[in-house]
Amino acid sequence: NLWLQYDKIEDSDLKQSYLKSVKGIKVLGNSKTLEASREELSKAYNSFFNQELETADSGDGLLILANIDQLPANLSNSVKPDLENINSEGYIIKSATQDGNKTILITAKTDIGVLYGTFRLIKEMQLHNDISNLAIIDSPKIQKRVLNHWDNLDRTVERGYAGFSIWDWHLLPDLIKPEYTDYARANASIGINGTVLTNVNANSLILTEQYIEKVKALAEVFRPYGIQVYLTARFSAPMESGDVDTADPLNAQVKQWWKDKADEIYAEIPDFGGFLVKANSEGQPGPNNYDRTHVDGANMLAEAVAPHDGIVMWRAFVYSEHDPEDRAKQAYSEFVPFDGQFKKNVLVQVKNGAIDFQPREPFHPIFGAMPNTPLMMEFQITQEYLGFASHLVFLPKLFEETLDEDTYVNGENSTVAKVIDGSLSNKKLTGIAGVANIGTAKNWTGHPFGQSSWYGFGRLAWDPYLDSERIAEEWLKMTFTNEEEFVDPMTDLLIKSREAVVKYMTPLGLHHIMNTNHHYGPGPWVSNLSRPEWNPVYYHKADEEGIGFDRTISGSDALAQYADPIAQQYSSPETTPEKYLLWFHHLPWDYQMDNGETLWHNLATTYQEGVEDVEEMVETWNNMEEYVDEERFKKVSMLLQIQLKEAKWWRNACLSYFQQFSDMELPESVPQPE
Ligand code: GCW
Repeated sequence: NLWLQYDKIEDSDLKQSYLKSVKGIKVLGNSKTLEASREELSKAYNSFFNQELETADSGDGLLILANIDQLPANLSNSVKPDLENINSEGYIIKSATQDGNKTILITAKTDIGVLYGTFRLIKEMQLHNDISNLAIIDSPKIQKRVLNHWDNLDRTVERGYAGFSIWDWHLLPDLIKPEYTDYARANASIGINGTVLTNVNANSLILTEQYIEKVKALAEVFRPYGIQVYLTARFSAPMESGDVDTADPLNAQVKQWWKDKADEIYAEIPDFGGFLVKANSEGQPGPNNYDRTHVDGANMLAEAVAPHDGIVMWRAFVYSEHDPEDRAKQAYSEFVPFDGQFKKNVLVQVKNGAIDFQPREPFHPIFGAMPNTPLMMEFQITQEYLGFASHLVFLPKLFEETLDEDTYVNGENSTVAKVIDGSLSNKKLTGIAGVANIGTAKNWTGHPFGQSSWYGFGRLAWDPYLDSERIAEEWLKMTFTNEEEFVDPMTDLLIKSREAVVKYMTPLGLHHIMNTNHHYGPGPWVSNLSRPEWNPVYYHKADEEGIGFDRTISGSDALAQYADPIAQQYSSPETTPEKYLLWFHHLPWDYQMDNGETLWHNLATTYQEGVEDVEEMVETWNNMEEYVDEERFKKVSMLLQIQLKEAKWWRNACLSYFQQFSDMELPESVPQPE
């Protein structure tokens, strides 16, 4: 049930006040979405109060659900001023008194807005908030709030650690699993309104007639919940179909092929969202194969979907083995010159950092450098570089850090959040994507706390200014219990879990020193790889002289891709935030840090702190037994032991490896590896 547990309301005063506020329901209008809203409320009501929610027409405690178009004049007039403050997916929840009767009205400009409002009212009760006098107005700040599934057609999931793909392609379209509806409910409850069903590396078979029929079946389940489906488009699909012998985006036959393909898809799925494309990246085909540019490729696809209001999400995750100087620079170098040249239904989708979903990265410099292009954020919810589904890491804290960073693209306070939600330069099209951590695991995400990152991604997609601590609190209450003795220490644990993983894996700006290929566990040593930029030594550059990647002017000069205030501040190690120190600088082992100790000393003690943080997490969790069911309690306990063991493994492996270069003793507080 994820965060939709709807636990019984035990407190009798609270229960009485809720039952007084909501005695019956009246739904005006008729649609699958409104039906889903009613069903969700009934389910929640039943579960909270062990009582049916009756349909009623009038009277005290009436809950009215209606699209604004369906409201009688007196009611619609009462919310007229509020309407100006919501967008097409926003909602209004208002308590009112009519003929002496108290009512609650949930209304919106669309039925989907009503559904979102419904989930919000339910959530107010899950959080045990007072609902006797409601005046809530809310709208999403970003338009396209999308999950990216890296699911292959054979049901393996690239970088997926929660079992196989939930899309049962073999049995679709005929077998419609209840999980599909639960998936849609969960996503709608946090406002996610799109899903890319397939991996960015997926086979182009997904675009064949047989598969379109399967996709259509899923789209039909998701539609009432406001979720559009998207597919990945392999650039060479026209060739693989056997119809055309090139994929050159300027070739007339190729253009026609994509137009026809789009028409074919939209004929079956009229609200199809569009395509996500990984082109000329990690061996994938793309326009560069024909000496064409990313703009040529993206715009050609954009033209094909434009008549249907579709969009193209064109990824900027590119780096080449032919220019191995600094992988962090390449996406910027390739994309920034194209600023303003993409068609208006193209979003350029950029990972949060310039390397690859590390435990910590500075924000991607592209966010500060393409003011005339709609930029879509890509976060990774699955923990490819953060301990897979074995480690507890609350990712909204990481997401928040990136969103809050200042790009200075329009002067001070040009945060990444403002770039993404379009407010900085009045963008018409906005989007955010999260690479899903969902699979066939009984609890959806493998680690029970993986659910919190899915939840938190959705919340930040709705409102990128939200505080991650509030998200943690909400999720804990909805998923476990409202008991303060549980929520307070566990909120603290969630918030600290992100810094813990940074400390025991990649402290002080280190990055990409995970074991090669699978990216699990430490592996800072040389590996035998065909591509230099996949080798961990490429990133830490440790030698007798020191450690770290010099990205200043004396090194790769990647720093120059940031706005002046950042470029200047980070140009010297003294003024670079310690969290990014070794990201931007190569420093001697005895470099003196702010606390007066050497770099080596701080590196070692930070690894040790990471281990101690996990020890504290174990201790906190051990005190939570009485608030959690046995199954989840035991599972998390065992997983935390794995995390502790592996935090030590990280500390020992990295310090042993780096010590051969530093040739310095470990500080006393750090245990000698056995
Ligand atoms: O770094 C890489 C991952 C790949 C992934 C790629 C991408 C889907 O290791 O597994 O491929 O990022 O984002 O395209």
